[in-house]
Amino acid sequence: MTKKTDDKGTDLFELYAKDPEHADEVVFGRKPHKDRRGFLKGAGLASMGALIGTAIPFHRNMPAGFVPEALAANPMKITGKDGLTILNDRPVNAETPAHLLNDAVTPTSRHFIRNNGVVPENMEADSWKLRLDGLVNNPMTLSIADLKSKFEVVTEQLVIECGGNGRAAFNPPARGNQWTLGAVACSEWTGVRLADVLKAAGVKQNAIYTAHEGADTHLSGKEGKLPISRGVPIDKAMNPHNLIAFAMNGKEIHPMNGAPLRLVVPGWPGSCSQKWLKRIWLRDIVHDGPKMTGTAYRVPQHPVAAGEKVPKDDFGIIEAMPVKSLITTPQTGMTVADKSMTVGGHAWAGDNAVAQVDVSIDFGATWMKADLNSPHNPYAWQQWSADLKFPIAGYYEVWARATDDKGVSQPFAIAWNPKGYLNNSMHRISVRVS
Ligand SMILES: Nc1nc2c(c(=O)[nH]1)N[C@H]1C(S)=C(S)[C@@H](COP(=O)(O)O)O[C@H]1N2
Ligand SMILES: [Mo]
Repeated sequence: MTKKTDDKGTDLFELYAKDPEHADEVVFGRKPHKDRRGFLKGAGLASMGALIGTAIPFHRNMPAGFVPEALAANPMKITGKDGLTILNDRPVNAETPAHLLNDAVTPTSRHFIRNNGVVPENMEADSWKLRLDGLVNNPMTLSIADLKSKFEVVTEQLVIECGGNGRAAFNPPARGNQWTLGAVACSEWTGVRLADVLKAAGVKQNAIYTAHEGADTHLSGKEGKLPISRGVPIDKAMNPHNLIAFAMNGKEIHPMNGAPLRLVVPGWPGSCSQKWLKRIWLRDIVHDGPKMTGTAYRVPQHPVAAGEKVPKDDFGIIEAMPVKSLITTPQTGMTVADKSMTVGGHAWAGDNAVAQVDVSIDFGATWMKADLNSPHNPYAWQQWSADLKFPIAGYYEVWARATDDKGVSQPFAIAWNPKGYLNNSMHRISVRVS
């Protein structure tokens, strides 16, 4: 395995061989409790089970720090996920190579994972409670059964994209997960409308912002410290396409994607879509939870040169994500014998729709309009395809450029910003014609 797991750059196996208890701490985010020593429990057991791919019936017989053989064979397999590139295993962060995102609806196995903290120990749907409080007339505590019975249940295809997707291409580099292209997905989500639940709770006149809280815990292990809690302005919260979701692609939500209940706030940074959702709190200030303040999910409000120092006050909170597209077929690096080929992929545009996708095989000198489908529903990504003809054998790049319905197109170069957000530069793949 090549994944580095701690600051010293030791890999998981060396780590377990050297110091199993420290390894448990690194992998599972906490010191094995004295009375727990000798067997895995709770989050540790859940993570170990997730890594292995199934439950471990005799886990009580496993000594602390024991490395299961299955992990040795395939160290970072995450149950129910397939082909993801793991960027980090504490917290778990994994993205999907572009060619594995070819489906119109992203299968759960291909939905990326972005965790800021330690996955909750308890993800039991039957006992799950969601609290709505703060500036509402009727504070409420709802079970998942309450949500299903009291509100209209809807199913929609919704794009979730991490605000830092594409960060790996920044130069000078930006700190944080080095996402390439695959921190984006469009799964089918089933749940109730956030707006309906807010209306039932009766949002007070002076509420301006939501605050979302989940059941995951901070990497430091500090009691009561949240890894992330973001929110959105009331206007956005009331958008009918935001869901409080309890199903993903017709099944239970994957544990790494926020089981059993999560928010899906499409079109805005993925961080607005709180996983393992426990609480929605209505506030009369811009929410100031972890990852809402400072420069987190913020970009300079004016163009800056690459590497430029930007004063804190010049940063503003990211709202809608920009227009973007992916080439999901063929896979980059292909050699084809045929001079004609179909390329295709998806395009999406934050709160807007995509109006056009163009492709180029001559480094942007000429462009050809691709066929573009309308979205299945607002906030679903749109499929596009184009039939290409290569004049002679040789090396080509296929570039794709989407334009939204406000006339805004993807740029060729990254608009650099200090934290490496919102890279929506055109996707390019290479093709060799033999
Ligand atoms: N509770 C909780 N919700 C969360 C996060 C998290 O760490 N904890 N990460 C956020 C971020 S930054 C993103 S991009 C999305 C990713 O959703 P996914 O992991 O289901 O792909 O979840 C968001 N919701
Ligand atoms: Mo994110």
